[in-house]
Amino acid sequence: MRTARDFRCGLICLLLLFSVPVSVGASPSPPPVGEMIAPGVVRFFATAAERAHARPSLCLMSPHPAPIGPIPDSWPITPNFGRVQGRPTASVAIAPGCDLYGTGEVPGPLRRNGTRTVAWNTDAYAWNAGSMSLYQSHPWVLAVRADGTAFGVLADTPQRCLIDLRGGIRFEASGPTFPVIICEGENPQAVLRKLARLTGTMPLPPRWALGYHQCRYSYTPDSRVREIAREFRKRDIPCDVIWLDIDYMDGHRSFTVNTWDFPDIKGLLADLHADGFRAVVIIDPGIKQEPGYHVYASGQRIDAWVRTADGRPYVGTVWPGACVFPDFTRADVRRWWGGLYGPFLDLGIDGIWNDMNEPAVFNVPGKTMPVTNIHRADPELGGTDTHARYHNVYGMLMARATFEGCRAARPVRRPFVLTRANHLGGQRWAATWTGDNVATWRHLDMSLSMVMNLGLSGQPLSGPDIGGFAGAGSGRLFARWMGIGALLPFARGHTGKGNIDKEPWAFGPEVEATCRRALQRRYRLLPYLYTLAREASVSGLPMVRPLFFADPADPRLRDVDDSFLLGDDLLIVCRTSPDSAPPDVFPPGNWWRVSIVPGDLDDPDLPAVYLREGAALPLGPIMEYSDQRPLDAVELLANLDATGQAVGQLYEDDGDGYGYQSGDYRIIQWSVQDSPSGPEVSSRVLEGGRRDRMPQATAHIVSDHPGKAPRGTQKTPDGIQSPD
Ligand code: NBV
Repeated sequence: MRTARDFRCGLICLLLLFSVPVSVGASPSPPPVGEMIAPGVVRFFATAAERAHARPSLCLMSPHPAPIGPIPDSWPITPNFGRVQGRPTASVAIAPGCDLYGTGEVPGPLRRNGTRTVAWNTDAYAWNAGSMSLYQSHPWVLAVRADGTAFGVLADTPQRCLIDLRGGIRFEASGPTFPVIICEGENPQAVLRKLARLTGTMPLPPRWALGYHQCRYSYTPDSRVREIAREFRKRDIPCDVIWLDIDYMDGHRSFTVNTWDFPDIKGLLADLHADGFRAVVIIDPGIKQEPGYHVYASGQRIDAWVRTADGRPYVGTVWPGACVFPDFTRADVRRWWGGLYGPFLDLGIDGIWNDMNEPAVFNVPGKTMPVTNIHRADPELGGTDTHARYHNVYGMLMARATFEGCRAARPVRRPFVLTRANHLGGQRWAATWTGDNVATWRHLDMSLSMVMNLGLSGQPLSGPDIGGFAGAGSGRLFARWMGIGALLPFARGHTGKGNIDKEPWAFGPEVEATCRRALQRRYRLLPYLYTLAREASVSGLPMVRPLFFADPADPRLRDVDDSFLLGDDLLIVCRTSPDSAPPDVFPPGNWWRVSIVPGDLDDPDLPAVYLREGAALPLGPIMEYSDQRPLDAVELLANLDATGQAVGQLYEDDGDGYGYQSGDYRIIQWSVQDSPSGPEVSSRVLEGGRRDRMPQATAHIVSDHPGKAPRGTQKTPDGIQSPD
C-alpha cells in the first residue's frame, strides 16, 4: 500500500533523476565502458583500462564472462561511476514508482527503498532491525519499475561495500573499482533467471532436507538425542533430521567426537536412521592450534592457514581456544578440507552445518580477523591478497570445500550443507538460515522479509531459527513461528545454550497441537515443496516469492511483508504480531482458502493458505518422515478457473542421488475438470523418463462451480470476505 513515505520517496527519486551522481564530493566521471555478456545482461566498467585489467569475479559462474556483443542502442540503463573520499562508487538512478529489493540477508522491511546495508559478513548475535551487516553479503539489488518491468544491479566486488538505497541505487566499495552488471527483464522473474545464469543455482537438495529439522545448542549427551527422537515419534509429530551442535565435539575440535557424551556415535546414528531420522552435525572453521590434533597436524603439513601481514599463521580465539584458520582460497586447502569429511561421514552423518565462518573471532575489534591478513589465493580467484578482498567469500569457499568434499566422499548421495556466512552465488554450495535471531514478534515478522530478500538475491533455501535462538518467548509466539516456519523452504527449530526447551511439545498441549498441525501441513505439501526446490535448482526462481510476483505492475503488492507466495500457486497469509488482523491484500484472481490438514482452518495460530484460481495442488500423505512411504497417491486440491479447469505439476525422482541427471525423473501435469459426475482428472508426463508407477491422483474441488465465485472478492470457507 502506498503511504506518505512512498510519496516522499518518489519525490526524492524524481529529484535524483536530474542530479546523479548523488554523492557529495563525488568527482565527475568519464563515460563507462560496457559490453553485453548474455542476452539482456550488460557489464560496465568505469574505464577501458579497468576493463583491460579486470580481476576475476568471485561471485559469477565464470570469473571472466566473455562478451557476446556490444550494447544495443535501446539499452535503458547506464551506471555512473565515481569516487567518494577515494572510494569507488557506482550509482543507478530510479524513477518514481520503482521499488527495490534483494541485498541479501537483511533485516527490516521487504521493500528496501530508503535503506543502507553494508555487505560485510559479520557474526551478528541477536541482530536487530537496525543491523547493517549480517552474516552474508549480496551486493545485488532487484528493481521493479512502476509498469512491472524490472532490472537488477550487481556490484561485482567481494570487498566491504555500502549499498545505499536512500535515493536510487548506489554502491560504495572499500577497495578497488569494480564492474557493475545490469540485467534487464520484462518482470522480476525474468531478472532472477538472468541472475541465476550469472551466479548459478542451488543444487537439488536431497528430499529429506525439505522435511522438518530439530536442533538446539546442544543436544547432549546421546541419551538426550535419543529422547528427542523418541518424543517426535511417540507424539506423532513429523521430523526428518536431528542436529548436533558444537558440544558433540571433543573440546570443540572440528572433526572429532566427545566420547564421554557420545561413547558410540555410530550406534546412535544407526539407531536414528532406523527410526527414519537423518543427522546433521556442525563443523566450524577455527582449528585448535594443538600438536597431535589430526586436523591441525594434517593442515600444518600443507601449510593450510591464513597468514598475518608479517607471514605467520594467524591465530585467533574461538570455541576451542587458540585457533588457526584454513585458507579456503586455495584449491589444495579446499581438497584437504573436503577430504576430512570422508571418514567423518562414515560415522553415519547425513549433512554438514558450517558455522562461525564469517570468520568469527572472539575478543577482537569487528569480531573477525584483521583485513591485513594474507590469503595465498589461487590465480583464478585473483592470487595472493589481503583478507579485505577475501573476507566476504571466506564462508562461501568453506561451504564449497565442504560440499565438494561430501560429494567426493559419497558420489551417489546429494550433499546437504548449511552455512551461516555466504556471498552472492554461494547458493551453489549451501543452504542458509538467518543466524542468531531473538524470540520476539518483531523477529518472527523479520524472518519473512529476510527469507524473501534472500530468495530475491539468488538463495532459495533458507529459513529462520523457528522459535528464536536468543530469549525465551511465549507459547503463542512459538506456535505462530512454527505455523509460518513450517511453510518456509528450510524449516528448523533451534535455540541457544541455557535457553528454555523449544521442541514442539515444550509449551504444553495446545501449542503442541498447533505444531503438529503445522508440521503435518508441511509433509502434506512436501511433493509441492520438492517440485519448487527442483524449479529453483533449474531456473533460480525462489521457492518463497513476494506477492508482487503475481502481478508486478500492481502497486498494492509491492510492500506486503506478512504474506508470501509459496511457488505460484499458494498464498500464505500470516499474523506476525499477537493481535493483528491478517493482511488483507490479495493478488488479482479468486484465491481460495484451503485446508491442508484437519483442524487447520480453525487454528488461529496457523497462517491461512489460499490456492490460486486455476491451480491444482498435489498433496501427499501425512508422514513421520519424508521417505516413510513412496508417493503412490496424491490428492489434488483444485480451485477451478472460469473455464472450469485447474492444472498442477509435480516433480518426482528418487529423492536423493543423481539418477535424475540421466533422465530418472518425471514432471507430471494433472488437469482437473468439473463434470456432472464429479471431477475428472487427466495426466500427462511433461518431462523425464522415470519408469515406475505414476501416483494415483484423486481430485477435490475446493471452489464453487466455475463462475459462481464473484470476481474481485476472496471467499473463504469460514465466510470471511476479503476485499480484492
Ligand atoms: O554452535 C553454537 C552456535 C549455534 O547454535 C548458532 O546457531 C550459531 O549461529 N553458534 C552460533 C555459536 C555461538 C552462538 C552464541
